[in-house]
Amino acid sequence: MALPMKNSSIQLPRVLLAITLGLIATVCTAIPAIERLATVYSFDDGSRVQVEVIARGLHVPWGMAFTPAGGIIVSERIGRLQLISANGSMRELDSLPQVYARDESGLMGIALHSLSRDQLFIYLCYSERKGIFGTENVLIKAMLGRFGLLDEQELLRWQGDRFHNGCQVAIGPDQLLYVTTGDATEGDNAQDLDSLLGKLLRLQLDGSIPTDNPFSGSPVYSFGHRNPQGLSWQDDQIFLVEHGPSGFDGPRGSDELNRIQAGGNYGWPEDYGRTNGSSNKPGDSITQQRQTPILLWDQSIAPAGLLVYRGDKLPRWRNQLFVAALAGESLVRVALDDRGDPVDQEVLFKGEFGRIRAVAEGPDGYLYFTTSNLDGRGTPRTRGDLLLRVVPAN
Ligand SMILES: [Ca+2]
Repeated sequence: MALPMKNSSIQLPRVLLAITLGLIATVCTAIPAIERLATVYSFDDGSRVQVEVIARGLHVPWGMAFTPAGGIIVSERIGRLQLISANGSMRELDSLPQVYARDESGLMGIALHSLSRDQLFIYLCYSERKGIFGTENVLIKAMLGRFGLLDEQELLRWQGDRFHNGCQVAIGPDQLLYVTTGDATEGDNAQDLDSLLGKLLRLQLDGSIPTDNPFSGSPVYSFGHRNPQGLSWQDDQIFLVEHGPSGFDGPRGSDELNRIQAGGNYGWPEDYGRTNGSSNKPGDSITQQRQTPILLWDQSIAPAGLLVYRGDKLPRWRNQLFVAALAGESLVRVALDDRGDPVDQEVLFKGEFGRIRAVAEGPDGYLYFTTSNLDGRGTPRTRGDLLLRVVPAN
């Protein structure tokens, strides 16, 4: 469905623009400064950190991306994009697609790609209503204007559901676009190479299929996933976290951290938990062989976001993995060895902020995360969810 686009940003005379910017600056001065919370956290690795509140009053902040101008765009599952400036002021962007938010569907993954400071593209993954009860997930690309989205283009569409939508979006170090899809609560989709469900997909930035994808002419990069939502890279290694069964489709637990092989079969729904990989036989092809997770959480932590931290502000955390855990109400730090294998883990901020959904590294080198206490499974603690930043302790 084509939506009317607000293109006032390109027609506005310079004088008006200057006035608008002036007004924004005036509004910003009234915004309370970023608040540094008093608690100093000391962790097993000797790191001492504090947490700052960058923004309050968010509603299930699902993903975040950083603009070249120093802003943060946060996607809220109910269908809003908030632009948060470096000083914590917040405004909503316009001209968004019509999002269908229900249960675990809605506006989810976000990625930004800048060709220059003035030419910024936004990628979004969200749910759209199909018929009366149905859901489809859509991947779009648009220009990001001063006030909102312009020239929206649909890149891909697939069946969605109230649950298990995946919908994480990230641009890899290879400058290709990666998108996760869930099994839409029907596990067999994940083993069907003709289905886009239960997959990690890989596309060019214009939505076309890379010629070196493992299955010719297909966006599928790996398969056999249940509901993968966290994606990050260490050099050319791709790490992915996915939610294990939740009761109706298997005993609750068995959340996975996987290292992705092109064309790899991650087992769902036939293989999961401790049986993962046990059916492998010598000589199995890459699609027959079940890839085993490099880390398994028997007790569900509900891993939603994933980050390989590469920044310089928290040096002890460099090249370690951070898993945003919803049910686990924590960030889990996973130390990796030189080969990228997990050697240790520590649960950070357990219960301090409630459910944690997104984790990212800012261009300032600090670690950012969001709470998800308004998602219907948590207990709201504040008037809204929070965007938080971890900094070294004073
Ligand atoms: Ca698996």
